[in-house]
Amino acid sequence: MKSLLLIIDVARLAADDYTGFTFFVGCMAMMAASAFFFLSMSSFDKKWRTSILVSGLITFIAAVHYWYMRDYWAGFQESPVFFRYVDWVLTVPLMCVEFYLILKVAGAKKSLMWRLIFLSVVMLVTGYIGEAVNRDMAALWGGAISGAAYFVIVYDIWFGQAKKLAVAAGGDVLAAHKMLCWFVLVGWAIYPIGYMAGTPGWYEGIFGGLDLDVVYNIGDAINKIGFGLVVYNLAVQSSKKIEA
Ligand SMILES: *C/C=C(C)/C=C/C=C(C)/C=C/C1=C(C)CCCC1(C)C
Repeated sequence: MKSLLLIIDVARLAADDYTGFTFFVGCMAMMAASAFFFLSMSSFDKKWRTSILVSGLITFIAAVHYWYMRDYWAGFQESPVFFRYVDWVLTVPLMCVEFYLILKVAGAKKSLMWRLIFLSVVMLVTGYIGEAVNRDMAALWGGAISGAAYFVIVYDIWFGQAKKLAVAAGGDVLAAHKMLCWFVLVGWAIYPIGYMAGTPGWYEGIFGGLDLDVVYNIGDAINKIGFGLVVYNLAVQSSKKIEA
């Protein structure tokens, strides 16, 4: 019965179901990325292993959620808002942890990590309220409150304490920090576009042609795997220098 249901679900994905396609590809990409990060971990110096582990955890947690979201979409042809936000509320704070981990060499304090984690949770919880609980006020929750938290995160890493630590660390750490900053500024900005495409508000019509889930799925692939690769590259670069 169970396998029969699976067959039915898969069959229900029509050839032109592009949203379903991005859930499938996203799921496989997250799984492959996790295998890659986990298996490469032991080849690096101890000081980078936790960072690579966290990269793998981010894509692994996403892979598990994509497994469910893929099924949910196949079954209901409806946005899996709940799984989406559970995924984000676990993975985005871990991305904040990555900032802390790479800046630890320059003396980053835990308070920096907790501040970023707190801001990211505010950003996501208010986004969830706008998308799932109080859609009539989606513009207020997502635009004003969630958007404000997002801007503070951007400000913090580009110009605040994190930036100062990155400059103090210099070299490969500074370069990696800069790349992660670009991911947050440009890569994370994909999400508000998906939100505006999929919730009611003054912005309706601007992104009307886009599908919320396709936009989110593209954003996740770029950001989760890209973030991990930046950290991976940092470990590769700095290990090279130790060997040399
Ligand atoms: C792996 C998942 C990631 C990196 C998710 C990031 C999500 C965001 C940056 C979401 C931001 C939002 C706003 C800035 C305003 C509208 C509501 C959100 C939650 C979509």
